[in-house]
Amino acid sequence: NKDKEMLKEMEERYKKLAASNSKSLLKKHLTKKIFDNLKTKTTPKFNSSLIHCISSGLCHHDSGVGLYAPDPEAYKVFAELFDPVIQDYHKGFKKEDKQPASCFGKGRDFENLDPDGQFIVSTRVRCGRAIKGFPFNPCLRENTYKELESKICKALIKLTGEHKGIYMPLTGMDQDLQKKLIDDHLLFKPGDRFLDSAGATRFWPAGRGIFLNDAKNFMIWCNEEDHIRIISMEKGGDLGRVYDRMAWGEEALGKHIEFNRDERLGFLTFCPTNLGTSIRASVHIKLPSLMDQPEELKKLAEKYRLQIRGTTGEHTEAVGGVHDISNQRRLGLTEYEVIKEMHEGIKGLIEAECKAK
Ligand code: ADP
Ligand code: DAR
Ligand code: MG
Repeated sequence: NKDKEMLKEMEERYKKLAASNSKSLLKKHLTKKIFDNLKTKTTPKFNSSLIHCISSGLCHHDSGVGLYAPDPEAYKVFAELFDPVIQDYHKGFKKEDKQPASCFGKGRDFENLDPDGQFIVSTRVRCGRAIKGFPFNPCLRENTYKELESKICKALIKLTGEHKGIYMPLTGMDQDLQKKLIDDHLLFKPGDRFLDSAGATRFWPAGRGIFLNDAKNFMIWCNEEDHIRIISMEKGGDLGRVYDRMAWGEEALGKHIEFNRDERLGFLTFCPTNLGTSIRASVHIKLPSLMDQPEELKKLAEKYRLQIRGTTGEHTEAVGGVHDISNQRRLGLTEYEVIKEMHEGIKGLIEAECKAK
């Protein structure tokens, strides 16, 4: 019958991944034993199964991770697979560990990373949030995407002061405006193949959109990869100010929306790489001498637990020597500690760049 067919197909695709030279965390941690233990399990509330979790990684062997949670309970039902991937990605968060209580601290503790504007083009801090009671992309229908969007919009119109702005749905958006917003790094790009295969682009662009404040340095993404992405961004290296603007935005939004925060995993997100604080703090930075010594840069990135992406985000190349460098860990430390770790890492890279000149 249909289930048997689905299972057979998943086993074929799993064998191909297992035989490939993929470097994904899915290939590394999905052993045959775990596969057999999980292949017929389903989550109680939304009836998600293993294929919903691993489809993207089975499809794209060049994934970095290749695993997503179709709904919040998947982190428990398929813990045998999620826990080792989480421990690996977040550098040591074990299955018996617990995310500390949120602690944002004060952005002013972090001095400008590049007051003379020699290296850093721009600084961005983002976090992801899920709305309690709702599943993630593979379980969302068109009307649920729209329901999420309307819940988010009801909260957005309540934002005041520097966070005040307007919401623009992707549906019906002028194409030139959309291209400009993407080129200015304000709006997400459509059609990410990893999200596609993860069942995250169905009914596109229904329920998707962007909220932008008047100063264009604070935005909220609606139903890109997560239900909500809260983003602050500006030219220069003033990490503290960018961080504060995001933190105050998150606090204001949290007054009108109940976020899904798990006792052990912190804020829940579609991808396990974004659990916990769900914060990614990044700089667009030029380090010409270090970029000429890739081995040295790789060693430093490992030492400071930094991740290097291309100019238009993950899975892209750097253009004009501008790299996106950010903290890798998001889980197992507080919001303040994530920003501190990234701040120290970028300072370390700039020091190394000056020595390497
Ligand atoms: P995220 O983790 O937020 O999903 P992505 O790698 O998907 O990050 O990139 C999303 C967008 O954010 C891309 O357009 C990327 O260029 C932009 N971006 C990331 N960091 C910065 C930065 N420091 N300055 C400007 N744009 C940035
Ligand atoms: N497609 C995933 C990306 C993992 C982390 N990035 C996210 N969640 N946007 C991969 O495994 O490449
Ligand atoms: Mg992204």
